Amino acid sequence: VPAEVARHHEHAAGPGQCCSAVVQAIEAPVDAVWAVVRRFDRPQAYKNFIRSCRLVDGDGGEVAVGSVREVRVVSGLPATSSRERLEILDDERRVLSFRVVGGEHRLSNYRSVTTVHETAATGGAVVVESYVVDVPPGNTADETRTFVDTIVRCNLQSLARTAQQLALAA
Ligand code: A8S
Repeated sequence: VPAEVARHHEHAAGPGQCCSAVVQAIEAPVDAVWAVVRRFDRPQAYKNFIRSCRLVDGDGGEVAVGSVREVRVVSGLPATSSRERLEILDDERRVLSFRVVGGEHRLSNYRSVTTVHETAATGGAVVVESYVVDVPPGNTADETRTFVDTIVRCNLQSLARTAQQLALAA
């Protein structure tokens, strides 16, 4: 992994914050994986906890750094909605990052970085997703990491299925 890409995963967790990362191997071409990940306007394409998504006051629906999306979350979670700002969209290095800027949930100041890498040997891909977040009042850092790791792992497993289907259909 190039150093300038790895650096994106070095989060400075301040006091009262925690960070972690999840890695997922995917048996699909890196371009198929990135095609799904890069759609900041369509996270529900693979994130099963997201019921709907709309871009907030985007001029013409054009996605760019600074775009804000409002996602609605499926029921059964300690959350109803989240407002998220696109921080990095690098098609060359395959890096996407967003930051939580509002919503009704317990993950204040959540920021994640997702990078997609080619595995030379098998022609597949590896996805690395790291995050930093405030530890909510009444929870420990361990509890927070367990909760968020579970969501991210589900998302990346679903991403693997989605990208594999996309690659088979192509
Ligand atoms: C992502 C990652 C996460 C999303 C979390 C961790 C969230 O959408 C869900 C439940 C919550 O309690 C917080 O890449 C929040 O989407 C599913 C609403 C932010």
